[in-house]
Amino acid sequence: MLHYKTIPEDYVRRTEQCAAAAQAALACNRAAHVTALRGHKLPQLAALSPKVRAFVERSAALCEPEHVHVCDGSEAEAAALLLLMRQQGTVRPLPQYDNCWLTRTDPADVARVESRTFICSERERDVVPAARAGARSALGNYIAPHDYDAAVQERFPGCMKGRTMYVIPFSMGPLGSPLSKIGVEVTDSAYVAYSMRVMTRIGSKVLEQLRKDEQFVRCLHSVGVGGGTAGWPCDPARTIILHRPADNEIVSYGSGYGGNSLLGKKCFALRLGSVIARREGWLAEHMLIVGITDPKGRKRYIAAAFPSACGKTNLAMMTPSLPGYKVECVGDDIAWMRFDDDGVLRAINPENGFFGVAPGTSEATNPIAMSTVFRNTVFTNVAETPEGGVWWEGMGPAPPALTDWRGQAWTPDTKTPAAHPNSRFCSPAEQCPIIDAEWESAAGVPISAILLGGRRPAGVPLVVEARDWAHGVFMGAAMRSEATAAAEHAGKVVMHDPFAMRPFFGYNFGDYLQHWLSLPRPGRQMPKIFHVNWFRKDQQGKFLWPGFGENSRVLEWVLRRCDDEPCHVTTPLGHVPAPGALNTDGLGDIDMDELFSIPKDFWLKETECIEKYFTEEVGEDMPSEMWNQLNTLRENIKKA
Ligand code: GTP
Ligand code: SPV
Ligand code: MN
Repeated sequence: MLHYKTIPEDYVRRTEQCAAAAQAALACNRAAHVTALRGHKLPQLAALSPKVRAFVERSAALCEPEHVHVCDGSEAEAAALLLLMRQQGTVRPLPQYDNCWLTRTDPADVARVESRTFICSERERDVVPAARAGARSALGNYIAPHDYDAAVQERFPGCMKGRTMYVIPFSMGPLGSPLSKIGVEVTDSAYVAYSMRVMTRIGSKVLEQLRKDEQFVRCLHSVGVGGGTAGWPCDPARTIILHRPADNEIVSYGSGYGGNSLLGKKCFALRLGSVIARREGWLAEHMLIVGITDPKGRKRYIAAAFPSACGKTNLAMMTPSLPGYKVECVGDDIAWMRFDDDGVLRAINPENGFFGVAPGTSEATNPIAMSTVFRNTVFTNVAETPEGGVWWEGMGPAPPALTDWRGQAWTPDTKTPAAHPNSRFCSPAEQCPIIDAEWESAAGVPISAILLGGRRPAGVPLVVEARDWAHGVFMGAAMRSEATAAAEHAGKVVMHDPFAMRPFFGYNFGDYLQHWLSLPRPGRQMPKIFHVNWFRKDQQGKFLWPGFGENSRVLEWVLRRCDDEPCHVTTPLGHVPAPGALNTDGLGDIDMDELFSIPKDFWLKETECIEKYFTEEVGEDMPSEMWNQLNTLRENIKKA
């Protein structure tokens, strides 16, 4: 297995060469790029287009960094950032692999912080549905403009003293695609600068594009002052993540972790993205995109929305167990989708890398991820082996001795996990062995079906097809899932998570549903919508369905339904596979009756729960069509 591989012989030589190159690059960057802002302006700043330069200078005046470094995206720059991070104690090399690095964060900065994430607008109702006006909402944390300004003023003045401010011009989506958008992030974190180069397309090419078209999203980030460790400064007590869609602005303070600090991802591509998408008539969604070729050689693409840590990366990289099927990956987290002139829904992955959940990833569950992540990867909060490799729960047998994610000695008898449950790998998408040939297509790939799903231990069948588009939108609105470690939630409580977007809506959820409902038009080919649940459990708490590669069996049925094959029966919830239509050959003992059962009491309670949620969280902003759908569901269940 990979993590027990011996250390490559030439590793030491290569690290030495690399360190020498980095040292040279760093020295040259100090002279050329790393500019004392006070004093005369050096070429890199002068080369910025006027609006970018104004943003950089305003940010520098506020944060008072010692240096400003405009990222050019070069290899030398990457080497310099790594060297700097080694010196600062932010990363350690993992000699067992090729150009892989380990970061241990402050234990108080390990996931997205939903309670400190806000959307600002003049009108609260732009952000929060009617029912929650003036109160705390589970569907949109509102902040008023004066509170937003105060929050910035309380945190940012002078926060980068003695630090370098990195300026990261980045493109979400292939540079130059009509579906792509540009941002500029300024940050005082070398870890963020390095990670952004993996997760987005950064550098001089983007600056060039900005000279042609000055539209960009302004992203201001600081890890903050006053807390954390030497290698991982942060300010957990004062962390805040702010969005002002009207001004195309994101401001984040206090956290260096994932979605809190890599501002192209959830902040831009989803929260601001959803606002822009609605305005321009498209969709910005928390969805993977995957291509599936059937044994006849026909290829279709599907998109799927599952909440954080509920299986998107795994489905996006699936190794199908069904013979003759091939799966190829376009994206594992975010989809930007738009109907083209022929009425086909086309999707791009705006990202350039994977920021994937490590625990549970193994040769058995996700061999494709295993062959993606052991090169050019930054691992965060996984455990380290004595040989300079990594380990996490679910990877395979635990080695006898490890250093855990906190940096402490760990043995299989230790009661706490070796890797943090939200530990992650950050790897370039292009090195995924099944990356789709069209993954950087400017036009996007055509979407035939949309899957929705979550972790539902009880009551929810393996797969259900929506009767039509509006029913599918209702399925999305009614989605619930067990909480995971991707944010600060404690325990495994089943939470509402409509469209897997609850933490990521940039505007009023009622308006979001209305936007989805408004999409069907004459001439448009609407994808079929399905709800899936890989996570149903039996009385003993064991998963009823093997999941992972076996999910290809469900995809096969989905594609047959996309061809309008009559391989379904209708239930109160929607269409499910007709008896025998789901291929279970060779699966052994699977309790199909239990997997597809629709317990009446459970579903009556579920409808009550949905009604309460719609009433208390959305109220009069709920489109009437959603109430009709809920009534239909209730009637169907009562009749059953
Ligand atoms: P984010 O990056 O947080 O958005 O997560 P994600 O939706 O990409 O989730 P991911 O694919 O990383 O899966 C999260 C966890 O769920 C991992 O521990 C997986 O091993 C596990 N998982 C994924 N697919 C399945 C499945 O089909 N069955 C079971 N039982 N577990 C799964
Ligand atoms: C998620 O939480 O859905 C993630 C990880 O994909 S993060 O980038 O931290 O948002
Ligand atoms: Mn995600």
